[in-house]
Amino acid sequence: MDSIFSGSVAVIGLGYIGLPTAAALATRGVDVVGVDTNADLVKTVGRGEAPLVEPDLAAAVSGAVAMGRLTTSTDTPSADAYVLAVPTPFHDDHSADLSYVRAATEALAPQLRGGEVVILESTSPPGTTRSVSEWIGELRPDLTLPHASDGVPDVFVAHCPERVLPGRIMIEIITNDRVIGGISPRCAERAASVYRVFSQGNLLLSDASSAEMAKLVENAYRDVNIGFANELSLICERLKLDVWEVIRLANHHPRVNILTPGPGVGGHCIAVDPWFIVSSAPELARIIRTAREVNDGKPGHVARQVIEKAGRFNSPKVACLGLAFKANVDDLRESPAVEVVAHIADALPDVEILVAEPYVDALPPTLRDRPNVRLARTNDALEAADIVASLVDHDQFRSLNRSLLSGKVVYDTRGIWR
Ligand code: SAJ
Repeated sequence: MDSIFSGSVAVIGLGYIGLPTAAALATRGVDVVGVDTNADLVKTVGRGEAPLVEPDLAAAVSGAVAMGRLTTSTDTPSADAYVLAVPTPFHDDHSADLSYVRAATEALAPQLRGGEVVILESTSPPGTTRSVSEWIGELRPDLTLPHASDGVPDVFVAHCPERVLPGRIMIEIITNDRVIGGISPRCAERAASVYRVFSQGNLLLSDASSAEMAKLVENAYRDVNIGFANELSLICERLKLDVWEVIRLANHHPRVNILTPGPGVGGHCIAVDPWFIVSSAPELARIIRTAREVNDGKPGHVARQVIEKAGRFNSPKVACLGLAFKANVDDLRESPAVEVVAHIADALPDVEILVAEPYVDALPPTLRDRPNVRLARTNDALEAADIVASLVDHDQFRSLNRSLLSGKVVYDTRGIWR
């Protein structure tokens, strides 16, 4: 009989993954302490508020706090399980920056008494989970860690990458299958017991490095396919073809499913994770690297098209619709739309750029200090503009009254108004 974890959990990192995970565990009766270095965030969540827009998250967090199951702290407490959901950004050379994982490990190591399971959820290059085990071993020579023992270790260490899609996190966190890679099979099984508390998906037990690589591969697969669509959009633009029509026709083939071109690839996952594969095997990861380059080149291309169109006017106004990294979310991380607006603003300092983004009430830091960029309501931006660029496929933009676009030069990077 598969065991289900009972005990306390410390979730380290209250971001897009840590907070939903903490809420999912706590609403099922587990005592959870959410830990974060950001004291304001700790207070906000401690009051039962969710600091980000994600369907059903606010209700889960307020319910968990009201039930007394979810508390928060800036210090790592002693717990029976630790779930690490901290950022793993990349360095300038695209290798992974594991400093947050290391800091979280150093904070939990002194709390260990033996019998705990430490689960790394952060997306990480192959070998990172083993490093976590090694780091704990160095900090706690009194404990037996699984990388150094074939027997039952004092602490179990595993990797369970998150795979939830922003916008559907609270559904997918329950329904997705989970890959759980242990430093040893015992570690995988112990970690699985934690996910059995709330997961309805299949729990796929494996080794830690395969789990790490599988996660990177999933996002690289998507990046390569979006890169293919984005490359097609460049080719079709050159050939004066409508890429959306070409894709629509091609996708009627039973074994073709081309994704959707756009202004680039954003978010903290797909634009980052493939680089961890590239930096692990630079000479071999050729398609993966090229897809990254195609996708990273797209915001500059979009900006150049808008700048070129602006050159046809004396004193044009430009409306940019959307800043989020994708539709119907408030997340501006690594957003190509923000990059497009910044490029245009730099190139056209005398042109007023009206940015409509219904999901935020202030411009992000990279745009805030630019005198020619202003946040505006969608209708006001459209009314004032000579040139309109769609950068995000929010439902609100998709369904806007097309008469608002008449007489404008429109550059529709998401194909929402065709
Ligand atoms: N995009 C396109 N065209 C498409 C699909 C997406 O341009 O056809 C763009 C989006 O606009 C966005 C970016 O790609 O800028 C990424 O969006 P996404 O919806 O494809 O993915 P994310 O980053 O929100 O979430 C991904 C998911 N991974 C996969 O689908 C393989 C999610 O399941 C992961 O959990 C998440 O990364 C993560 O955290 O790694």
